[in-house]
Amino acid sequence: MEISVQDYARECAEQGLRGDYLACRSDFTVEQSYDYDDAQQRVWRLLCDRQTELTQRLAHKSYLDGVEALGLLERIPDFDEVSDKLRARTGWELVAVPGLIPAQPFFDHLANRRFPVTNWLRHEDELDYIVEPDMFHDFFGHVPILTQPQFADFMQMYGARAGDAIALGGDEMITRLYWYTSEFGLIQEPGGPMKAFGAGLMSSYSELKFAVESADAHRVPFDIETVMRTGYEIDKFQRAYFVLPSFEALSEAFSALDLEALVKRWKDAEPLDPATV
Ligand code: HBI
Ligand code: FE
Repeated sequence: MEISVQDYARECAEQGLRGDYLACRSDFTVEQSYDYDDAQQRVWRLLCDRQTELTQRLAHKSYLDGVEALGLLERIPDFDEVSDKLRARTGWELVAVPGLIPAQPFFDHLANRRFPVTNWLRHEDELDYIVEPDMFHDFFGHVPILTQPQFADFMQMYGARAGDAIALGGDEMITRLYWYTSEFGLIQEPGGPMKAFGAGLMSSYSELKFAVESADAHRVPFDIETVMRTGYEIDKFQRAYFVLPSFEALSEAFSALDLEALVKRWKDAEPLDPATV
């Protein structure tokens, strides 16, 4: 049985999470309530201007096309306006959430092509790193790439099948797949340059540079079984970045995957060390 909004809100308050979870509907969504003041608009512009300098050079073209298609970043986006443009391209839309929500409703939103975007923004003194995903990470990081058709299909399939993996005890394995693609994924098309598309990279000044340009970054050709067996840390630069040859390769690998057999085989095994995969 899924956790109730009230219980989850209490847990989040105890953990000191920032969002107003008591305002949630039963699917953990809230109104965006577009009431951001000038200071918040300035923080948004600061974050976007600085990050855009890097993404112009280091982000994959389909991410940049997405930014172009969904409208400029001068103002904090109105989620409904962006949803209209996004829906027309890949059938995705945005829903506002107060922050991290339980895995099951999160996956259910993805399965229905709804991407949850946090409705609050970090403060000016948190520009470089923030523990909880805020609107900048969720929107600037995750949304533009949802205009890329094959990645959009992968994210929907991921949401639709993640519940099965969890039911088989594969919650860590299915989370790794999201982590090493949607959060920290790289892509290098045949004969093309190395580029980034993962939201954790799109929304981090220092790690985006490191992942794409540093000789010290450990870049590994994408293999879905290896990805789902490789552990990760959340509070430092990744010790492995997996590189896709194309977005089709990701959606094809996932739809061809015998998820049940893979989870049964490896769910209790020691995770692979990302530094040595
Ligand atoms: N909730 N709002 C939000 N955003 C996320 O990215 C998110 C989440 N809840 C669960 C979750 N991610 C993780 O389980 C992912 O690894 C799937
Ligand atoms: Fe994220």
